[in-house]
Amino acid sequence: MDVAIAGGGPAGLTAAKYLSTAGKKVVLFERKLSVGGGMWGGGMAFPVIVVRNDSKHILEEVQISVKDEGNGYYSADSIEAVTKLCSSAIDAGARVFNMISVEDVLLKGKKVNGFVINWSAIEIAKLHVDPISIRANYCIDATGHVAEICNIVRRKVGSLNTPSGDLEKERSMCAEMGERTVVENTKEVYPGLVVAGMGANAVYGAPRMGPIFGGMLLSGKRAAELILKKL
Ligand code: 48H
Repeated sequence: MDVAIAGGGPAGLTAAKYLSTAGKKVVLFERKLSVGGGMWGGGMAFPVIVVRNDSKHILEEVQISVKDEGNGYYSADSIEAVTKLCSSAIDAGARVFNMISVEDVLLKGKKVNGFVINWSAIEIAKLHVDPISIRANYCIDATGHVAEICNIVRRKVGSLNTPSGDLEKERSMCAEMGERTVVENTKEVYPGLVVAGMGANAVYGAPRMGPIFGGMLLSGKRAAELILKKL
């Protein structure tokens, strides 16, 4: 593959959409039955997400209706947002596999070179069944707060491209700052591996932001743009 993505939340789906639209061969693995991650839950389980004017174009590009709430804030239906974002990625050519967990990475020299995957059911049951691997020129960790793939790489190689070399840990809520830093922190955290979405703030030690989802969308888009420059 050109790009393999772990995690089908808003950041992973947005990255898949932009990379596939640019003609890249993209695969996304999602551990659960359904993609969408935390976006299904909107704000405190009201099926509504909030975005600012800097990211509303991402929703509009895939025909998600947005409502102007004033002061540069817009709301959208979270169910519509997940389903349309996912179908736009698939329409653009991305292959989405649900019920598959990324449990390890392939390392070639000092570069992440793909994922090691297994059925989530096998993983959850802790069955002793060997996984398979998939090679990709670039990989994205879009696994959310846990930044699972970055944790795995940190354990395997000892040091990431962060100030301390370690995961810096997510900070307490500050919506304003978290929305900005999640885009800035969307980086190649190790050669071949870009971290996007909530994981980017978890890895680089920045705040969470509550039910504002624009940063997740912008982060997914930025991950795609970073990778497109390299491929
Ligand atoms: C396959 C995996 C694996 C694995 C996890 O949590 P997500 O929605 O992540 P983001 O970063 O796209 O969006 C974050 C957002 O939902 C959020 O939590 C916000 C804005 N929080 C703010 C706050 O203050 O709390 O999606 C991640 C997806 C999930 O569907 C997981 O099941 C999946 O990744 N996943 N899939 N292999 N190893 N680990």
